[in-house]
Formats: sequence, C-alpha cells, structure tokens
Amino acid sequence: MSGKRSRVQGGWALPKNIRSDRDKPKASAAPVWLGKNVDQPKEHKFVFEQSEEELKEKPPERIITKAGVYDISTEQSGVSRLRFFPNFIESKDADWMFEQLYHELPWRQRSDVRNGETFLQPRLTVWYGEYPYSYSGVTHQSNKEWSPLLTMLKDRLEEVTGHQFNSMLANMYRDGHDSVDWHCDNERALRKHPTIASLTFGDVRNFELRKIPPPESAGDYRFMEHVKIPLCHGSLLIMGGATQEQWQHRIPKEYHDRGARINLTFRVIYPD
Ligand SMILES: O=C(O)CCC(=O)C(=O)O
Repeated sequence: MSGKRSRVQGGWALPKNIRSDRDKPKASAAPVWLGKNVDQPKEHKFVFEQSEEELKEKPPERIITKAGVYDISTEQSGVSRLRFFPNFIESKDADWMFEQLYHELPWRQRSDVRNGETFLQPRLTVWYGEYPYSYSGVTHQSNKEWSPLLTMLKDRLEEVTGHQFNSMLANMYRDGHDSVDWHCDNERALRKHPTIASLTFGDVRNFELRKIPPPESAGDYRFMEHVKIPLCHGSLLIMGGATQEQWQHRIPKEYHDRGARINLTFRVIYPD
C-alpha cells in the first residue's frame, strides 16, 4: 500500500515518502524539445521550392466569334492563318442546304485503325474526289458523284479562296456524342501548307485548335496555346498557311444536347 494515496477527510493524503508540498516534484517549465524538430540540424532551413513546371502558366484560351483573318502563330516554317466568316451562307439558304445534304448524301459510319485496333468512327462520312483519300487506316475510294448543290458550293468557295478544290470530305455529327479527335490534316496527298475550306450546316459545335509543342516538350500540350471557334450554321472557316504543321484540331464531344451538324471540308488532293 505504500506510495498509494489514501482518501482522508478533506482531501487526498500525501504518499508516505512525501511529507510536505516542498518535497513534491516541481513542474518544470515547458520541456526543451517542445515545438522543435529535435532531429533537424540547426543550420538547416526549410526552403519552399516550386518546380519549373508549376511556374509555367497555361496561356488563356482564345475564343474567335467574329469575322476576320487571324494569324494564330508565326514560326520559321510560316504563318498559321485562319479566316472566319460566321454568316457566309444566309440562314434560310443554309436551312434547305442542310436538309438536302442530310437526306441525300450517302452517309456511312467507317472504322479507324489505331495501334492495330479497329474502332468505329464516332461520326458519319462521305468522300468526294477523283483520287482516293487515306488517313488513320481508312481509305475512301474516289467518288465523282458531285451533286448540283455540292458543285455550286465548291464553285463559290473557289471564287472566294482562289483555290481549285478537287475533293471534299463530308462529316455528319449526329448529336453531341459524335466527335473527331485531335489530328492535323497533313497527309502527303495534301502536300505542304494545304488550304482547307470548311462549311458548317446545322447545330453549332466547338472547333478547337491546340499548338503542337516543340520536340523537347515530348508531346506535352498542357502549356500550349488553345483556340476555340464555335462553328455555327452557315459559317465558313478557312485554314491555311502552316496551320496543319503547327496546330492540331478537333470537334470534342459535348455534354449538352446537340442536334445534327454537317461539315464539308474542301481540299486539294494530289495523286501519289
Ligand atoms: O467538323 C469539323 O469542323 C472538322 C472536321 C475535321 O477535322 C476534318 O475533316 O479533318
């Protein structure tokens, strides 16, 4: 029982070896180690270092909605130039053109081949041109069945651009789930610095471009410039100069309801 405190009237009895308050162990000041990292050498200072990557800033996305000529980059290899005409075709004409293209073009869903695997493309396509056209493992056979409407549009675009287009790839995005992934139109058959004239009919979709990073960035697009153009009914976008060399483009999937959109991209194809 020694050392155990026993209850006495009026308070707790002191253990036997402690006869008065003076013998009690003193509560010392705060222990020396409190608040210190005892393992840390005194001269070592904690320095907050940010990696070079964290210091890099992603340039703000540029959104183009107004008619104009936009030089989106200039490098030794040339200028990447976009020309945008949001009201190229009047809305009431674009309406009947959409209906005709929607019902009369021989739309088909084709398959891409990527890394040896075959995927159904998330859109429908039709190819027009005297030569076949191949990309991502898909080959479109030559097709010279230009309808009067397609011939009229081609003639008009030739007047505006000064280029003699001999081919056209038509894309149909049935709804917001259809898309085309990042790519550039740089197949050999298009030759260097092609001019591509792109018409839109139907629902608006965002056309996005991202600058191709320099080789030392090993394909890291995070800090590269991005451009977005909402392509509306009746609009014309012309991509020219070094655009296909310096930028990639895509139509991303949308998480809003979207109706059908038809895109006609007129090009000049050279035989191999
Ligand atoms: O639908 C569009 O506006 C883009 C189509 C496209 O990227 C292409 O045909 O290469």
